[in-house]
Amino acid sequence: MARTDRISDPWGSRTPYAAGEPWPQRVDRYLTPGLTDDDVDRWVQSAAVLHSNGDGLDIAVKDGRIVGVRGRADDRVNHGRLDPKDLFGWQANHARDRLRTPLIRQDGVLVESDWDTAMDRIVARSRQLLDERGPNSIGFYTSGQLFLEEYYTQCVIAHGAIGTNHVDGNTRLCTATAAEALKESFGCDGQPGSYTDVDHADVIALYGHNVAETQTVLWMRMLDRLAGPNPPAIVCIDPRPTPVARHATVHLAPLPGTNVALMNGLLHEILDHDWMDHDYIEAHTVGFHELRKRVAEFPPERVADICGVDPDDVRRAGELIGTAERLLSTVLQGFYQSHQATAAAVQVNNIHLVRGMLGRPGCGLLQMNGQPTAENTRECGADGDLAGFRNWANDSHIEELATLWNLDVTAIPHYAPPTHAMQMFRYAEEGSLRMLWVSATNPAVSLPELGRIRRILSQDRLFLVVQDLFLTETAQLADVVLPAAAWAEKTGTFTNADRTVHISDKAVDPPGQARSDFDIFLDYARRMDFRDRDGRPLPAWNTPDEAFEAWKRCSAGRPCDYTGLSYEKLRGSGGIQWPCNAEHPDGVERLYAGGEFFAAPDYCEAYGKDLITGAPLEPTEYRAMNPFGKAIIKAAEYVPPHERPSAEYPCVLITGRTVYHFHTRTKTGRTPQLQAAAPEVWVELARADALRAGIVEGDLVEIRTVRGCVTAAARLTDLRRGVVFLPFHYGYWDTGDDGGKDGHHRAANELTLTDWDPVSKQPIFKTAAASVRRIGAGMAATPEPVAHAVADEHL
Ligand SMILES: Nc1nc2c(c(=O)[nH]1)N[C@H]1C(S)=C(S)[C@@H](COP(=O)(O)OP(=O)(O)OC[C@H]3O[C@@H](n4cnc5c(=O)[nH]c(N)nc54)[C@H](O)[C@@H]3O)O[C@H]1N2
Ligand SMILES: Nc1nc2c(c(=O)[nH]1)N[C@H]1C(S)=C(S)[C@@H](COP(=O)(O)OP(=O)(O)OC[C@H]3O[C@@H](n4cnc5c(=O)[nH]c(N)nc54)[C@H](O)[C@@H]3O)O[C@H]1N2
Ligand SMILES: [Mo]
Repeated sequence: MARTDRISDPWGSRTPYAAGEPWPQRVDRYLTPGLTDDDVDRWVQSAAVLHSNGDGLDIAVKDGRIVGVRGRADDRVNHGRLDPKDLFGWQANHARDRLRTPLIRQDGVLVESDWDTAMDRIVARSRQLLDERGPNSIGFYTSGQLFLEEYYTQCVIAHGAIGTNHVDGNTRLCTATAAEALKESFGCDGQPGSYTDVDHADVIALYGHNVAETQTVLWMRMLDRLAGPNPPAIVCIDPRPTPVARHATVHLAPLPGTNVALMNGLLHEILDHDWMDHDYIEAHTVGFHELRKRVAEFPPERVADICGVDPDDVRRAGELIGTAERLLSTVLQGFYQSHQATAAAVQVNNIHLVRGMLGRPGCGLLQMNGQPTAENTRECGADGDLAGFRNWANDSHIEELATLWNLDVTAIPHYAPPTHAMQMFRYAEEGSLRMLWVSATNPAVSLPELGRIRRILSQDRLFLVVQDLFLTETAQLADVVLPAAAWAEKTGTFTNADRTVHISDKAVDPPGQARSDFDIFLDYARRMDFRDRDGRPLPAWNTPDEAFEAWKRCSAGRPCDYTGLSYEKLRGSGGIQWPCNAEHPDGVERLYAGGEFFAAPDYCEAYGKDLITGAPLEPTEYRAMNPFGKAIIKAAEYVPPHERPSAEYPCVLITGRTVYHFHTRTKTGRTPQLQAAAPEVWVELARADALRAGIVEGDLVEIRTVRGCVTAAARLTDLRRGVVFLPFHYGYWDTGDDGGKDGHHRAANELTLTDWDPVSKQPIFKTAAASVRRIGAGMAATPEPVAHAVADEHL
């Protein structure tokens, strides 16, 4: 057994392995200091929820409280390893300021209440709005952090029982582009690759994905390959000198917002050198001709000019990717939170299509997820999709849903695609949306342009329901606050980024009167007395287990087929990948083996969009373009970012994450080891830029855009010049020491803009024009991690 400080070394010890070998196990464990395994009453099976990796773990319980966690050695995802957030983050479950009772707003202030009073308020307002204004006055803004059973219940209530089209998740900010890029290329959502592709790849390309800090266990797998014989080459596409960049064979640091130009340049190299699989292109794709024409316009010199990179680096990256025998690609927010998000992500798909690298070991494509259960939001139709990856523009798919839910077809709105979140907030701003039910997300910190979001959420005419573990910045604006049970306090299932389904069993009771989101949604449905067309209660289930069984019926025959799974089968397992059915009882490792896609016109989830404007294709257009359901190669022109640096705002601001915090820190900010590791906001500046502005390490700096300003301590790095990076984790809930609630000077989203990718509608968090100015000497000279937190490793 080794003991490692997982704050100073988030990744722990190496267990090197060679291509094609199994990844060795390493069981990570953290127990409350002073306790040993002998003190633990029981271990309860679950998986990690502070990222999308789905690392299998067991929760240690003693006297009805969580006292630690331990990785599951035989889980297919992590082989026992855990992330620092997962080792320590469970402590937030026991935070003293958990919500324990419902709260209602009375005479302008939130006061403690009880479930009957709070739910009756919500029901009364819902009924009034349905009578006076109709279903589209009610919207649901949910999450990528609930369980499958909770989303499916919410989906049936919203799309079916109420019949509103306004249902989306914070997945819009997160994985909308992943879903959209998969739909554009393969006709349907569904992750092609598998994490085991790391075990086989000879080149791993990471596009706008700081995997080292955001999926640390996946990075451990890559680090272990790098430490073994025949290590893979790493290509890193990221403007920052991330830990991934430090291990890269080629690091391309493009100017933010120029990804499409860069991708066209890489494809130019691949096509120009004929590093292609012509048989595959011919047999399994449509659209290649357009790609050839488009990328011919992007020779390395032009790309270097647009992206501000060395043309030889474009050539070297193109050659590595073009000559790889087993290419694994991963894509995340550096691509997705950009103005040409889908267009750029689709070009990564194109690389795999022209190289015929899909469905084989090592030839993985991971259009990543971020949140632990974002995959389920999408599958279950709790975002702007329909349940079971059904196509809103295909009437027979709507009929299937109507049959499943025993409703009239007309009860399910499908006159237009479900409303995306940015549009829902616009409707709330305009006043057509009058009730917004926010569950498991904190938009008052995570949405762009917070000044505007606060104005929208504080309106009197908007009835705001917030369901959370804590009195977040968003909950403080609510009319009714509902206390939710957290992970480990409820049972359900969820699916990670490589389609691995895990069960998470209830380990302890929730605090006070807190209830699971599942029970809350169902309670609402019963109080609203929703019925199907035969007068039976809708949704037709009462327990998570029953909801899972109903979901299996909904998923039957669809790409995300769960019919071969059950709670019993998942218990004790190391995670099972969908589709899992009679034909594939152990699940399916990789999609699209043999060039078979889910893209047939009658089966596909979407008919696709124009990559520049987002205009949807008509069903007849799709049928004409792709009658046999092949993969679709879509080319895209490069369009510069809308908000570009100016004399007044000369820098490009990008935002993102650190390894120590999760999002708006409601959990990690309440975890002593993690909060101590990154207690305050900082800003990363390029050394040369700092020197010119007279800024030294630790100085207080003001970052300003037309929308607002933030003050942060300077951290000087090898970031490319002209770029500024702010983590977006810091809202204002613990700013008592520096100005309290009125000081909106920490959150990165004070600065970001209201704008989105026209195709996926994902907001742009990664480009804004900003200025930087020194305002004084800092208090802390070094914003580097200071805390220490030792965990066990069993090799
Ligand atoms: N520790 C930690 N882990 C997490 C989370 C967390 O909050 N904390 N959140 C989870 C969630 S929900 C998500 S979505 C994922 C996100 O995981 P990532 O996408 O890996 O994280 P980000 O830091 O948002 O962005 C990744 C990188 O994009 C780069 N980037 C910015 N602009 C551009 C650009 O124009 N082009 C390119 N090529 N790169 C650019 C940034 O420099 C940054 O390093 O992480 C998940 N895991
Ligand atoms: N500037 C900038 N902004 C960004 C991003 C960025 O990179 N830059 N990234 C975007 C991305 S990818 C994401 S995913 C979003 C994340 O943004 P948010 O979703 O707003 O972030 P979280 O802090 O994870 O909020 C989740 C909330 O759910 C609560 N919660 C946790 N578990 C449960 C549960 O079981 N039930 C209930 N009811 N509540 C629960 C938590 O306490 C927390 O308040 O931020 C987006 N915003
Ligand atoms: Mo995310």
